[in-house]
Parts: sequence; structure tokens; C-alpha cells
Amino acid sequence: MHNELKITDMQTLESSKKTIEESINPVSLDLPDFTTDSYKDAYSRINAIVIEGEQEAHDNYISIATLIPNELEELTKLARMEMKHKKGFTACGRNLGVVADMEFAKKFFSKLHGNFQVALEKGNLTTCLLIQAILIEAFAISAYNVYIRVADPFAKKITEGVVKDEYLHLNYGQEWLKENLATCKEELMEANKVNLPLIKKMLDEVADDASVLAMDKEELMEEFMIAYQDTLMEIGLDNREIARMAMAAIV
Ligand code: PL3
Ligand code: FE2
Ligand code: FE2
Repeated sequence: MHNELKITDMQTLESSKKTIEESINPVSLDLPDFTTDSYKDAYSRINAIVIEGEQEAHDNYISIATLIPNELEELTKLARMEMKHKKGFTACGRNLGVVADMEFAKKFFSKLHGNFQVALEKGNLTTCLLIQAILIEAFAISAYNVYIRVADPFAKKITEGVVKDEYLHLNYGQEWLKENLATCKEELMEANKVNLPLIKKMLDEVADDASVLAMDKEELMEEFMIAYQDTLMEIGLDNREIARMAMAAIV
């Protein structure tokens, strides 16, 4: 009886100590172990996706400049930022001792990449901007915002710098589409119908690996929808049009 009481007291002490620790530092306790094989295995694919994504974003802005030659200088600036992002994320992988699975990442982007190339060949600027500057950037923003909360300190710092740039990129697409809304609305809607489901599929595909990195799928979707809907609103679409566009993700 006497002994039992003691154990109970100890447990109470332990659990109240934990509560205090948690309230002082609620985030760091949830961080994953960055050194495990399972973390590194998932990271080899996620890191590759991000590296490939940054490279393709660079290439896409250079391509878009061929369709708007008077924007060459601005678009070259955006493209340069993407190369810097690629370098940053490459360093994140190296820092954890992970080799990025680039073959996987190329496949991951192939459908969206193909659609961008077709639009580029046809000179469909609206579609190119929707794919790169709205959908891919909003996807990146959602991923990076969630990742920042659970990243290792080295990657956290790099990702915080990157995500600021991605908002500029999203804004670039937003402003062009806003100015040209009268003439590009129909193409915007059509391109969205084709490409938003691809983004949803990509998110589904990456969800298991992301969860190993302590990134929650619901949170990713939520962050994506915030960036996506905000942008459509700024472009000048009304609630009904935005709802209609967002619905393309669930069919
Ligand atoms: C645009 O500037 C870059 C495009 C990159 C797209 C990245 C999508 C990433 C989805 C994977 C979620 C995990 C993020 C973890 C960050 C290391
Ligand atoms: Fe980027
Ligand atoms: Fe970007």
C-alpha cells in the first residue's frame, strides 16, 4: 500500500513535469528523428521532388518569357530565384546524408510537365501561368509552410527564405491574370479543370512520405486551398467561380 502510493506520486510528478515541458516548448517535442532510415528513405523522394520542382520552375519561367518578351527581365529574376532554391534544398539533403531519388521526381512531375510543354508550343500563356505561377507555386507554398513546422534547424532556415520568394512568384502570375482577366477567363477555367486534378493526385502520391516527415496531409490541403483561393480572389473571380474551380480537385 505504502509502495503503491509512492509509485503513483512519482507518476504524477513525471506527468506534471512533462506538461510543463510541453507548455514551454510545444513544437520541438513533435519533431521527428531526422537520423532514422525511414526518415531518410522518405526524404530521398521528397527532397528529389522539391529539387526537380525548383529546376522545372526555373525552366518554366524562362519558357514563359518567350511568350512575353517584354517581361524577360522580370521573369529571368524569378528563374534565378528558383535556381537558388534548388541549391538550398540540395544542401538540405546533403546535410541529412540523403541521396535524392531524381528518377522518381521526374516521373512525379511528368504529366504536369507534359501539359506545360503542350501549352507552351501552342502559345497558351494563360495555361502556362496557371500551371507554373498559380498551381505549382501554391503547391510549393503549402508544402514549405507545413515543412517549416517540422524541419531540422538547417532546412527550416533555408525553407523560410524560399517560401518568401514563392509568394512573389504566386503574385506575379496573379497580377498578370488580373490585368488580362477579361480575355483569359475561359482559358483559365479550362486549364484549371485539366490541371488541378493533377495537383491533387500529386498530393495523394506524396502523402505517405510526407507523413514520415511529420507533415500532415489535411494541413497540406488546407494550406494549398488558402493560397489557391486567395489568389483567385485577387485575380478578380467571384465566390461562385472560385468554388467551381476548386471543385475540380474533388472529381
Ligand atoms: C516552385 O518554386 C517550386 C516547386 C516545387 C514543388 C514542390 C512540391 C512539394 C511537395 C512535397 C511536400 C514536401 C515538402 C518538403 C520540403 C523539403
Ligand atoms: Fe522556388
Ligand atoms: Fe517559385
